[in-house]
Amino acid sequence: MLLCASSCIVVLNLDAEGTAEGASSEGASSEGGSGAGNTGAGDTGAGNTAGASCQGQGFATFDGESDFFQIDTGETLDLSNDFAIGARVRAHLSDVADGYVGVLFSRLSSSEGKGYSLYVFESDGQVFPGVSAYVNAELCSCVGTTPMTEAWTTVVGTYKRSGGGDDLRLFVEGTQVCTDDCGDDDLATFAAAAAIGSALNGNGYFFAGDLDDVFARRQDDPAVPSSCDAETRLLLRFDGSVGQVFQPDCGSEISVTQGASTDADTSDPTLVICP
Ligand SMILES: [Ca+2]
Ligand SMILES: [Ca+2]
Repeated sequence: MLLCASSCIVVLNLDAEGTAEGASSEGASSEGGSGAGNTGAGDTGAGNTAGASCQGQGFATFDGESDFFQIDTGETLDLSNDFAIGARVRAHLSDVADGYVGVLFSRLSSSEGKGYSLYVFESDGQVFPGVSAYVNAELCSCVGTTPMTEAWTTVVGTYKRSGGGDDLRLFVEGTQVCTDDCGDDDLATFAAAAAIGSALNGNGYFFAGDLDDVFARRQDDPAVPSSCDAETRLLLRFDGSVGQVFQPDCGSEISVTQGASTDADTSDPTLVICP
């Protein structure tokens, strides 16, 4: 297929379980969690604690099958006019299935027609980053055209109302790789609890890979926050051991839950703490 240019439409039904509309303009189907197909079993846990993997002291590993965090946000993540959502990402690329979509961060519901999401998706056997947001109930999307590697990569989506046709932007390693015209309007406020590593409520699109420095900011600055300020609503550094429910590094009103419940279970991501 032709790789998507900036005008490519990415159709993501990110709150649906099982019967996804697909990841790319080709409409490839996904079977949600079972479709991701990459267990990452050889690349998790203690095996990841050496060298460059540990620049950030610790990170979270997601198995592509069931792992996610729930983010109980209250109104803290109402990023209505001006935002940046991002993470350092190390995708697991082996055995990526057709139609794979791995959600990095989602507060998006296609049934509600609201919210925003950062993700990676398969196209023609390769994996690309993307960001989507609903504006006036229409999905606005921006995707990268350079495939992800298995190196740590900073992926950030930003939104800011603009009359110039570039409200939504995607940055990879600090470089703008895509813009999209969302019509110069505000995002609707949306009270759903966010998710990291899956669609809302753990409903499929499980990410296979590692995440660090996951953040959300009420400002369209693509830099990873170095400290907490009023605009930084969420930052997760994963640099120490945490319980089933824990506080992020930034975001005092937010609690994070490992997996589908507060019990230890197979939907808990693996926290890798470096020596
Ligand atoms: Ca870290
Ligand atoms: Ca759990």
